Amino acid sequence: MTTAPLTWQQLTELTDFKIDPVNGPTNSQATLRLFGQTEADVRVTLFRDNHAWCPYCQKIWLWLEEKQIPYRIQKVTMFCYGKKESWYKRKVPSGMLPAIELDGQIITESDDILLALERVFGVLYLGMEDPQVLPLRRLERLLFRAWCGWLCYRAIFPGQEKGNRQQFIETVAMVEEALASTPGAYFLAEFSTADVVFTPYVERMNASLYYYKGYSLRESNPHLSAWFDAMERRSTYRGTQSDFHTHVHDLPPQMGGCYANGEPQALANQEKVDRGDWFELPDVTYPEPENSREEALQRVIKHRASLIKANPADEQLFDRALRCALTKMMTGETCTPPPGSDVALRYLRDRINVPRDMSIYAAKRLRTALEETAALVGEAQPEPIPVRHRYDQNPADFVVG
Ligand SMILES: N[C@@H](CCC(=O)N[C@@H](CS)C(=O)NCC(=O)O)C(=O)O
Repeated sequence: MTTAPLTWQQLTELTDFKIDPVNGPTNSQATLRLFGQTEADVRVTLFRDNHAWCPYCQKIWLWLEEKQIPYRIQKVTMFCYGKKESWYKRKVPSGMLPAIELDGQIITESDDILLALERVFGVLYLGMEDPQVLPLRRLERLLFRAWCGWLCYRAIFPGQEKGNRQQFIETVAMVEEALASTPGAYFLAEFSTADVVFTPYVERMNASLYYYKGYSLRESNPHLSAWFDAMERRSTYRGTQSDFHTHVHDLPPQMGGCYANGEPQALANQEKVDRGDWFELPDVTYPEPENSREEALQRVIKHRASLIKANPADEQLFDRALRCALTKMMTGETCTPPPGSDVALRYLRDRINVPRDMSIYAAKRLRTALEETAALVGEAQPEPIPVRHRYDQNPADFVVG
């Protein structure tokens, strides 16, 4: 039995998902965050990348959310997916992100930004230059280098892949030891700057090593696993948290390449990240919110005109196919899309970004509905996602909001 797709009007009636971007929980849509204060209290503007891909931006974003500092957000295009805005180059000639404007003064370099923010607003438990934080910051850089050494260079001589893996695992053991030495799940006695500093890359390591190397950071290391769980209990982190699919495809152009080792576990993981089942991935452990489908639906409805325009398929064909997938997601009923729409549905499946477009579980629901609906009419896959650039994600093609 197959049902007819719901109309956009009928679909709209199935969601009342709403957030308060300004005063509600951490979210990627906000351009102003007040935490119950007034616009007159705003002293900071954060310049961060449009797609929430930039790791150093996540560090500042999370810190501001944790400290509940009122701030504005201005989104900027990264070179890997589009053209840098000229207004931004006038402020920051290198075009680098993140930057902040604090009381009218531009500051770049994420560590300098945190130091400047600490001077004005106080530290997050302990500051960047505290004797307990400094060795943890050095450890984070050590882990970062071991990760890059393994992921971002092609293994050319025998034993290189194994050696790089070993080097990374030995460095992770040091991180495990640091986490084991504190009473709770965090890097210090309480949640602190140190956790903020580790967050962006540890999240990216978890995704990329699972996909390219068949290594599950979160599942192989009990203290890191407890740390991730503790982070996911914070609404601040949940609002900035990305997922495996987004990271494994946003990293190659940013890092200058990510090299898969071709091992059976890596191949199996790639299949799961790209084709599902997305609910089996070790990228999140908090329970799924009840309204994840409503969230996904609301986000698609809001941007449907741009999604349909950006899709390579015929607009009418894709409009109907998309409504079939949404009908399936919301009602559970099978809705057969037009013949030839399988590639179009999978094109969108591959371009849902977390947290830019929606939260992690909403994305899993939407990807699943798109894939199940596509599978009703064919097995064709779209062109692989580009690895040298992501101009397919140029924000100029989308409405802002
Ligand atoms: N050391 C800098 C690194 C910042 C950095 O590498 N930013 C990258 C993005 S993650 C960037 O802005 N690249 C230019 C672009 O992609 O447009 C910091 O800590 O802020």
